[in-house]
Amino acid sequence: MATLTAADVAHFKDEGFHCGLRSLSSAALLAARAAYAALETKHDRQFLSVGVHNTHLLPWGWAIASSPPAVAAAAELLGSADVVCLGSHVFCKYGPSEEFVSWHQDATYWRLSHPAGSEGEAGRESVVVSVWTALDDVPLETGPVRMVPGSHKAGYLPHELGAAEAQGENLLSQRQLCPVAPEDEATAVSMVLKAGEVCAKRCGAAQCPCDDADRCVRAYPPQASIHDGLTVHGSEPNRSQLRRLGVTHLYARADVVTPKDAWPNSVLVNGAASSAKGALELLPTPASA
Ligand SMILES: O=C(O)CCC(=O)C(=O)O
Repeated sequence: MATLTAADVAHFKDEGFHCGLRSLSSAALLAARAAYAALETKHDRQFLSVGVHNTHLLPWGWAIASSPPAVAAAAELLGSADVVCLGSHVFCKYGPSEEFVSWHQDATYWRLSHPAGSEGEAGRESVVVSVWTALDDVPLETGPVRMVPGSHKAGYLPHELGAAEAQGENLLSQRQLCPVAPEDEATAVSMVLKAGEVCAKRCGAAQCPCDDADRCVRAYPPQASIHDGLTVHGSEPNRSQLRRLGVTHLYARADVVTPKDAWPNSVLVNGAASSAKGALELLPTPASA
């Protein structure tokens, strides 16, 4: 599968994100959707919206975490062949609802830093990137992730914890908020994504050679967006009738500096583990689907 072009990388360095990475095989998408459907029979929506973590340790989630285009893109943007997946997190917004995600930076909230301590410097590589993979189509009305272009260049920005809600419910557990000026907010770009054109007989028999609505996926790979750990991002409520399901994976250089024991579920996805003192302890590679 194709990964980032030189123009994509230049855009990422300049704006702090890339939208439309073709990240996953259709089979992996179907397996993930089936696994999530099984979770939906056991848990309530409040848990499902933000309580499903570390799916990269499960066979269906490992297929997403280790997907070659996502890993190749992460390695390129991190400037290191040695890449770990620190964690994964499902974000599901059932519409219509007022749930939203406040503006924040991942690297600041998770206290992740570069071994050389050069965050926010012009031209420096990312210390961490997040790949958000669409498991449902994410049209504008479902409240896609929004990025503030160029915000990664400012380095670590102050966050308020437990910010008061203007309205609705903040899906971030600590309600962390990085204040964004209205003129910057007005430039935010929505990560509108497609989840691989699952047939479900919506495309019509003339275009779809397969009659099996449950298993047919047309040849359009699921899409993902990828953002720098310092890019300010968030999302607005899903006021549609649709479900907006996606899973985000946090990838870092193997020599990332983190608070001690903060990432007990880290797994190497490419290259070699760091042998530096205090380096992350890694779990063995999870079983594949
Ligand atoms: O899914 C969302 O709305 C927010 C996702 C997010 O904050 C992230 O992937 O880092």
